Amino acid sequence: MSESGTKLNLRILQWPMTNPSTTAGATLQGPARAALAWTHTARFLTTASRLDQLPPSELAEIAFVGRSNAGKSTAINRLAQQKRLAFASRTPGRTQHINLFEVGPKDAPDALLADLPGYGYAAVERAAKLRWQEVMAQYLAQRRSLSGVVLMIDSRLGFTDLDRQLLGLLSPRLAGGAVRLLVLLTKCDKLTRSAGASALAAAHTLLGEVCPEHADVGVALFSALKRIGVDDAALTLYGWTRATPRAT
Ligand SMILES: Nc1nc2c(ncn2[C@@H]2O[C@H](COP(=O)(O)OP(=O)(O)OP(=O)(O)O)[C@@H](O)[C@H]2O)c(=O)[nH]1
Ligand SMILES: [Mg+2]
Repeated sequence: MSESGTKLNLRILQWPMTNPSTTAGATLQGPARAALAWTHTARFLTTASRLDQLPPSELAEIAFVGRSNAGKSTAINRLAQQKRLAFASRTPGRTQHINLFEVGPKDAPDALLADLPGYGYAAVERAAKLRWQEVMAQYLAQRRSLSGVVLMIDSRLGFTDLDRQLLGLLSPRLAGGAVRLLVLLTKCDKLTRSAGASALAAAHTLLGEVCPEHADVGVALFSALKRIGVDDAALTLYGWTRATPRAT
């Protein structure tokens, strides 16, 4: 909807609750229907606590990252339309491994979704925190098959220092065009309509400042609970896996 005026391709995917395709119970249009049919195929593949334990893969991998408790696992469950595919919990720090899910036809999967442990949870002991930051940094910098990142930001909290650091780590791969970014402002059901619009505008401004030229970036309000932004997220992920690879 909005263009930043630079070569950065930064789009707001929807304005809050005004786009019928993003509201609960709306009739699904063809492309959203196909995208959701695709995300619904998600099934568990494997789990790893270290990067070298992840299977090497040629499949496009889409990582869900963000602060602990931001709603990553819940979003994967919502996209997959399964209650307990990814472990979601009220207790921050629930996801402690990298969990991989396969998507696409059973005999010919065409993408992987990766649910990553959250960062920024104060109660985690320092050594574990540092270890995880290291794994995360390595994952974002080195995972060759990484083709998209879904950064989950609690819409009530906005971007924290760690979120900005993550964007910094990702920046070279965003600039090269090999990795695309979707920022979901989660739990927007807890915001009024105007607070949602402000959160979206603030995120758009920040991303315009920190994302490199040539990056492909989308931002949307999201609520797994009220089913807001689910079609937009599914369409974006589906589009990434079907787009021709961008130059690296
Ligand atoms: N109101 C509301 N609550 C949500 C939504 N999505 C997730 N939650 C709640 O937020 C809490 C954390 O959700 P998770 O999906 O486990 O969060 P996570 O980002 O995977 O957390 P870690 O695994 O600790 O990194 C749970 O209590 C969820 O029910 C949402 O759209 N709306
Ligand atoms: Mg989780």
